[in-house]
Amino acid sequence: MLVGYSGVGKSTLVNALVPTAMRATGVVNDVTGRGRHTSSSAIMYEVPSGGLIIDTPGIRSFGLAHILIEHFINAFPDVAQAAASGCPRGCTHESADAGCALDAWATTPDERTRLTSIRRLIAARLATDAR
Ligand SMILES: Nc1nc2c(ncn2[C@@H]2O[C@H](COP(=O)(O)OP(=O)(O)OP(=O)(O)O)[C@@H](O)[C@H]2O)c(=O)[nH]1
Ligand SMILES: [Mg+2]
Ligand SMILES: [Zn+2]
Repeated sequence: MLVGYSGVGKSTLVNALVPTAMRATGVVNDVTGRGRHTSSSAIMYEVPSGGLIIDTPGIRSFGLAHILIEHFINAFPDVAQAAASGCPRGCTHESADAGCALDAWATTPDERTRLTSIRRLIAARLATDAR
């Protein structure tokens, strides 16, 4: 199943794999780099070389509004383990100032990049709480 922002090329890929699909494809706005929400239905096709593929309409936004922070962290077992052993109870993992242990855990460049990305998601999640 192809899922992603409008204009990333989902229908183009489906047409390449299933020539008879003839899915409409759109153009990307030169200024914003975004698609035009060309597909409005989700359709499944049989791929001639085998398997099934589903084209879906482009998503407008992605958020984690209903996910509890502690459940979210559990999606990353190594991070969850570091949080469980080092963070204070109820830690939101936003920064070391509040006692978060994840800065001490992230020692390699890859871990630092992941921590930055995880904190960006946490900040977006906490921002939806305030609304
Ligand atoms: N340069 C480049 N352009 C691409 C690629 N894939 C798709 N495009 C172009 O991007 C535009 C949008 O492609 P679509 O296949 O309509 O995108 P989509 O993901 O189905 O978009 P929605 O149906 O709006 O969600 C078309 O003009 C494609 O020709 C790619 O790999 N490289
Ligand atoms: Mg499409
Ligand atoms: Zn923490």
